Amino acid sequence: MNQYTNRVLEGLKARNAHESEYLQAATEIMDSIAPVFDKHPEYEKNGLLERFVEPERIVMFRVPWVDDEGKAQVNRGFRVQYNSAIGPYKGGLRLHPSVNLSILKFLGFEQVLKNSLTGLPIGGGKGGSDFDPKGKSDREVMAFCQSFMTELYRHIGADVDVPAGDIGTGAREIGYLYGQYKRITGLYEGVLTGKGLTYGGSLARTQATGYGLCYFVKNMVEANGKKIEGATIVVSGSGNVAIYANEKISQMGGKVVAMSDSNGYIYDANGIKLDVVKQIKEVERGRIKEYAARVPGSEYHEGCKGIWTVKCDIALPCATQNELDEAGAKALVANGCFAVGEGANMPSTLEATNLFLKNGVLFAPGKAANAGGVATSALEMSQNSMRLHWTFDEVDEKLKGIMTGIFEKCAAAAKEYGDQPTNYVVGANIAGFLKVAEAMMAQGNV
Ligand code: NDP
Ligand code: 2IT
Repeated sequence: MNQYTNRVLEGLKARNAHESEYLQAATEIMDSIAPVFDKHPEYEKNGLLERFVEPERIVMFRVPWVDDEGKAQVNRGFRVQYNSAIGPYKGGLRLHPSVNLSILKFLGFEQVLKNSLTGLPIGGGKGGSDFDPKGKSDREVMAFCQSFMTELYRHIGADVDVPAGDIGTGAREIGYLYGQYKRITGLYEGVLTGKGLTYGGSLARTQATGYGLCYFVKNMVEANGKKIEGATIVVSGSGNVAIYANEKISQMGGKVVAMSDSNGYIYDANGIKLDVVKQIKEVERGRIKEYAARVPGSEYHEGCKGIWTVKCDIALPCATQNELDEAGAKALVANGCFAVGEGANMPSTLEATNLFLKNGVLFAPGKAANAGGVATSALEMSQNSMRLHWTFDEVDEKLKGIMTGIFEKCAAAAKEYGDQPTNYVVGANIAGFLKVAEAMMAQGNV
């Protein structure tokens, strides 16, 4: 690390000592982008990094709502508007009991670089709440979403900040949020993405993150003389990203043998039957455990981390941050895994990432590999502005092109700046950073 990045990181550690996820993301980013400052001394003179690490604005607010027993409940709402140098803030809303400022700042920071990598005009932001949609009735989820939007609406807008889905926020939640925004403001505008197809949503947005991940991984393995066809795959999680990663990688000729949720994982040597998973998770909102009861020959194991002990060629962590630690990484390496593609945001710990890089495992970092979701959100924004609709194939073709472009940018930056041409962590961080840095320099000290 050079002196400038080191000083800025030490400052961040001193001021945000309790924010472990945020500091983890910041450490990786600072480490990667250090070589840039030797070529650009003007960045330090202009305090660029000090500005880059600090979110432009954070809003925190009370979210009161009434449950089905008539009892008042209160959650905490957040929106981190991290960086608007290259476009309006853009990024998802996470609804999960673990949500706090550290998690949303790490996600917002990653989002700035991810959105830059897409090549589309979107800045970075993230938000959410510690509300837990699990086990709540539709009416309770609606009451929460309406209350959340009653405060959030004044901070967002189609050209200001455009939230979307993330963990716990899917089509149902986006619908309730959109209805309330429209009711308060009277505006029919593309203020949220991931909308339903009857009111402005884009075809292929549901599939985009998982499909995009597979397009990136295909580019990466083929550039290194390997292939997906015939490979055995492990996909963690069983939510939106995991389901569509499974769908696409299977279409590409891979065989997915394990999936999970926060309680445990299923193993099916014959290949996971995705229609059964979709029925359990998308229709019934049930637990992955139920798969084993429905599919003879499959197994369920308690504890989600055990999934990394399943022998595979390619691992796709698609659940949540830090789900794949050093022990998991060691098990994957020992079993001959040759590629890891991060569908989730920061699913690998720093130790796990370093272990993969050291052992020559091809590693696709989340901010590059899962950027297909937000890229397709930006395509939804374009369609909303133009007031027209593209076909599934049109959107999917654009997504494919964007993911290939991201892979090429990561590979080129890794080659130019890194000591390892296949270090796509360095490549993604540098390529993402350079565009934002240039835009910030051009816009002066703001
Ligand atoms: P979903 O809510 O649809 O699914 C989340 C999945 O992850 C579920 O299987 C869930 O299991 C599991 N999970 C969540 N929290 C934990 C936890 N603390 N420990 C273990 N497992 C957990 O979310 P998505 O599929 O949308 O998101 C998954 C990841 O992908 C997240 O990191 C998200 O930030 C990232 N991402 C999502 C994008 C999108 O377009 N949706 C775009 C880019 C990245 P359970 O049901 O037991 O909670
Ligand atoms: O992490 C992410 O990129 C997302 N949750 C998707 C954000 C978006 O605006 O579509």
